[in-house]
Amino acid sequence: MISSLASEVGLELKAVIRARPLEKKVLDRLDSWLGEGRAGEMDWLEKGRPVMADLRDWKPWVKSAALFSLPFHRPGGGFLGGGRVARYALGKDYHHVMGRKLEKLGKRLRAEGEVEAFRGAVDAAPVLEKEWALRGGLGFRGKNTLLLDPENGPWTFLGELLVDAQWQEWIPERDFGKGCGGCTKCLDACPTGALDDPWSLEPRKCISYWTIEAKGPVPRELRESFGDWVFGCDICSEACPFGAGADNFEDDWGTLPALKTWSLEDLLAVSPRDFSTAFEGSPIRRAGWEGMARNACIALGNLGQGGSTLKRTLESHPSPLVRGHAAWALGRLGEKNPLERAWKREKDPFPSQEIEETLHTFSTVI
Ligand code: B12
Repeated sequence: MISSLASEVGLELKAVIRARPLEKKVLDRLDSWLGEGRAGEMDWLEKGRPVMADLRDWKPWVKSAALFSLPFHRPGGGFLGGGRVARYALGKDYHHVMGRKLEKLGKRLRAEGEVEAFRGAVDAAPVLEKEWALRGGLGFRGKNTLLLDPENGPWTFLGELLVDAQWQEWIPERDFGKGCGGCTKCLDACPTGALDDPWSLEPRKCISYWTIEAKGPVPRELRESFGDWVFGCDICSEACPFGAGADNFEDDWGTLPALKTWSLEDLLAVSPRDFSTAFEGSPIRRAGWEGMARNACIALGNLGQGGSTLKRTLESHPSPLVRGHAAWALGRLGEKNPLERAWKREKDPFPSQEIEETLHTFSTVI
């Protein structure tokens, strides 16, 4: 019944499990991760922690969970002329797509009298989704910390339908061979050292964290290693041999029109309102207008492009955060004069400090 209703809404049921509390060893790892401050600005992880251990502390009626995943592998892409965007964000927002499917499924199950209460969860819920997916046998834990599926590798989104019915568990047998075995390709590929240890990510060094979640200045020592990633990062996924044979799901997710027509320089020139309109229904909106402009400066600096746009940005962008990153980028382009001019004019502490530090790199080179 669940399986056929799920396929009617475009989902393939992967497993059904009981909503048991998480194991102590998992929670201990989570707590030490949080204790080390790895959540950075993601304070919602800390806030959700009290109910993650046992979802009944969040939704007391939860008895079972139906588990789903959606594949999203596709060719890489991004802004015109450079500025890579993680593949998951090139098209429609999976939170909406999967969230709507789960909502529809819950309603259908309720209409059939199978459940009374339900809650769809995709990413933004206090559910440690990879742990739930592991329990349901959807894949195995990769060294890059992602759930690896034998067909799609790391290229799947996870989602759950939590219900108040006591369903029989259904966990299909799947063979994951030796899992990652001796492979360390993802660890070796990470350019920032965020994956120095297997099965353990340091978000405060992760390009994905800085370009999506963090609102403040990107540490200077990390910027160069970002290359031209402007939203998210796929390096540890691209390196994973399990994803190499994944099919192309581009047609399912489409491509955001702005990514077909905009360059990084357009992104720097756009108003907050036009940004909001252009990225409506896209995960990219999460980084915000200011965050994306900051990221665009770093990428342009690394690409060695956009000198005149960066100069204009340094002179007149309303955000001190963005002006500061434009200063850094102009330094990468070897543009000393605009920095000296801006140094005399700039009043805000952050860009002033960035200009000063960047000018200092010129004097040390000379
Ligand atoms: C916070 C978050 C982030 C953060 C931190 C990522 C992280 N690894 O923690 C940032 C912003 C960096 C991020 C980036 C990405 N994310 Co994210 N993210 C999440 C979120 C919301 C929570 C993840 C989490 O639980 N972090 C907490 C830490 C502690 O988890 P952990 O590192 O896995 O640690 C556990 C392990 O250490 C485990 N463990 C490890 N080894 C061992 C060994 C033993 C013996 C035991 C018992 C336990 C154990 O115990 C810990 C506790 O669970 C989930 C959605 C969700 N609600 O779950 C999506 C999610 C994990 N992200 C997802 C995606 C797609 C990404 C990106 C690929 C996006 C991109 N292209 O930029 C990158 C990948 C980066 C990476 N390598 O992880 C998908 C992953 C799908 C999949 N197939 O796994 C998820 C599931 C969202 C979704 N619904 O699809 N993400």
